[in-house]
Amino acid sequence: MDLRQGIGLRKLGKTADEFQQDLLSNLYYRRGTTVESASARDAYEALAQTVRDHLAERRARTAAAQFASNPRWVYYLSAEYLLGAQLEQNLLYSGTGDLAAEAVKALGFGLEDLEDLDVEPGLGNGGLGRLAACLVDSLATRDIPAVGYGIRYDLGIFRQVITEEGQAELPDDWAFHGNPWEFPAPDDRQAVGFYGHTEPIPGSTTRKVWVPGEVVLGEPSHMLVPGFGTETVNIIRLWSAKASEASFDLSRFSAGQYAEAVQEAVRAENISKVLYPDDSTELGRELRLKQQYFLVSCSLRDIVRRFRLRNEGWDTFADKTVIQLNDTHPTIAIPELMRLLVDEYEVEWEQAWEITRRTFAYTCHTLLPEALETWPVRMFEKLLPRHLEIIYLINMLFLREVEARFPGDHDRLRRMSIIQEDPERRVRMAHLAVVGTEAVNGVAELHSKLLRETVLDDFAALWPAKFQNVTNGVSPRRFIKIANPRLSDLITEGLGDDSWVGDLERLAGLERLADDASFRERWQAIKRANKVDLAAGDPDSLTDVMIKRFHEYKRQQLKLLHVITLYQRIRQNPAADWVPRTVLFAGKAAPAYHAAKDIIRLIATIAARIEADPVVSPYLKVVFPSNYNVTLAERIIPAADLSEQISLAGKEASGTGNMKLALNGAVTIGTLDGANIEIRARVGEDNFFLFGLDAYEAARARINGYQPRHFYERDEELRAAMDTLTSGVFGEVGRRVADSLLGWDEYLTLADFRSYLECQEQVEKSWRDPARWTRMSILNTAHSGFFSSDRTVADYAARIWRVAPVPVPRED
Ligand code: GL2
Repeated sequence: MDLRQGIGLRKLGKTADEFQQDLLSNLYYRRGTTVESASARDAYEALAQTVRDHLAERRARTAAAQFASNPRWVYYLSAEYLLGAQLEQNLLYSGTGDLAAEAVKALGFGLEDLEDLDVEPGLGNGGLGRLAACLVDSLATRDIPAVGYGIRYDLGIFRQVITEEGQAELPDDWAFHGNPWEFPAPDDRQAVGFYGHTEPIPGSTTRKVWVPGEVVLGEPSHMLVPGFGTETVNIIRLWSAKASEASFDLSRFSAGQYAEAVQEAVRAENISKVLYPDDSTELGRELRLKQQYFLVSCSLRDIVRRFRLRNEGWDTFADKTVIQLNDTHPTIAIPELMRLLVDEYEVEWEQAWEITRRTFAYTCHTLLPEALETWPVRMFEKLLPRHLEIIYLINMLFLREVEARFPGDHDRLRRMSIIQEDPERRVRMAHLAVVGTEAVNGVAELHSKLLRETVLDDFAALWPAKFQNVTNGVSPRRFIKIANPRLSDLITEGLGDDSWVGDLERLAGLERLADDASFRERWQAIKRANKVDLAAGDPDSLTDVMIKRFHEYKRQQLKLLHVITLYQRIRQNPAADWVPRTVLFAGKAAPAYHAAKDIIRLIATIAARIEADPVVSPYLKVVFPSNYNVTLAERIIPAADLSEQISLAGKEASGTGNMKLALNGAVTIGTLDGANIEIRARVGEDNFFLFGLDAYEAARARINGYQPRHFYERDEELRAAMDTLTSGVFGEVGRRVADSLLGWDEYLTLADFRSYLECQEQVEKSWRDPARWTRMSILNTAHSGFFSSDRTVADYAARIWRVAPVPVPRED
């Protein structure tokens, strides 16, 4: 039998009885237990394996079809994947949800109980990591042959506990019970070198031998990534660092030196120990650079291994391979591919450079200059000596090109160089990423424009055609179909079928229902039911949510000034007709980011104060659930009425929470920042609450000598709120936050305060008219179709990767 043609497997159960049998056989043969003694965990594991088998069968057919078509593969390199829980998604994507519910019931369990055991792998920090997860979902949904590469961190993003003291961080041992969704593939392990020195090769000016001083093994395992409404199942491959056998020092162990005996092994395995709990501020530690190279080295060798299976010449490599760099974290892939081609495969430098440039594309996810990664040359030289040499050569040839275009413009050469000279010599990873790739994209229109006009302006002048925009998107499956089943059912009923789940633009058909009073009432009832489920506050109050990482540029502090002002207004006039509000904050702060942690602590303090105040608490409640993650987001988003997207314009590259909330019928209050602009353009100005300075006004205010005190002095309510903080009634932390705002106010919080408050008054006016509000809510959902990650992937496929779908034939 030709195993590549059919996959020659026994058929998996498609009826309830057969599914039940498959589940039982997993319970007996893989868990080694019985129906009588099966625990919830046994049932969960057996179910996960049964569902996984369905996907694995599709995976086998996918691999066969993709291999046969010899396509251009998309390899997505990302230091982060925030995948979310797997069971519910895999039940949906394998179409086994009903069968599973019935089968586990017979074992005496409810599906929900088992879903509670399904731990989310927290392998990412925030938006960037979640975007990677949405894109791999949509790559499979669009039938694009793709592999996502990442790191299998032992400990994911820390578990956050909120107390009145603020944020505490605990380790997240997400795979403590094992991870039933992954397949280890130890045979595909790779050896990764670090440190050491380089040696010349006689007769060659470009080739060198690198003799590493340390070698660590990278062992992959993969998780299945099914497409929705299609047969394709792609994979993500995650690398774990393993010490080589030789690193265990048996003689020391025998001599009783137990710690010393394993020291080297521990050092090696630390590479994949923790996810860097850093969200866009640079900590600059060697371990982080080691992680980056570890990911890159393992993944590129795997990519090259796959390419070489076909015995095709290097001249076809870029036709068969596109590698997308998710931010600068995997940028060392550029010199690493050069090293593999030139040093190991003896390709001429010029040809290798041509291949490399055509192979890579780079997505930039920030505008904050401090978030553009740079590494000390010193550190590079020690850790990756050969890569530094290659970077120098790339830089020399690149600067020659610049010099030829702009003769004598030394300042330009200095600005554009991959090596920063002052105050310390550093490697500018974003410059390397732009120089070594075919396409560079920002993640929302404004972001892409500002990249061209500011941080990467010199590069845009040199290579205008290289710069593109691909606006982010979110998975409609996870962020509405799974997260919001009630609303999904109503939408399906309203539109007549559920094809919108795979074709989100179809939501536009809801527009006509926005004027249908009975439809509106049902819409409203669902929002209320979702709020009851969330149990964060009075379900009839305006549920005002700000869910995102804590960062000063996102301006949780502005929201807090609003809360303090409301508090003071209610106290001054308790008998007035107040709109009851539940203000929900959720999100983590980087453990070393003290200003952000201060804001968390201040929120917790103020929440407690309001709770204890009988005059204010009937109208205002502040809640801060701990440990914001994908699972919690899926509960909060369906219950939100108002979506806070209040970053200083020009700072948030895109945002994706803004899209998820609008999709679920929350109305946005926001600045003209990131994707807010595109959301507003689509849902309509009347269905979006806009306030604040735009990006150009904000930049000008700073240039013109912005003085926060000026706003403080002229606005009585602002002054009252700030004075309350300064007075110390909310503790030292209140003082520190106030000092930072009055002293410098990096993100122009005080400048936008009045405009924000006035806008919140408009919010309340609309809220008092439920028909009007519900209409706005429906129109937000109706016009969010553009923000599907299926569209994002189609954009990348057409304009950046130039790849076509490879459909997988159905099983007959
Ligand atoms: C981010 C941006 O801050 C955010 O605006 C964007 O939506 C995402 C995805 O493109 O990327 N950049 C970044 O470093 N993180 C982000 O969330 N962590």
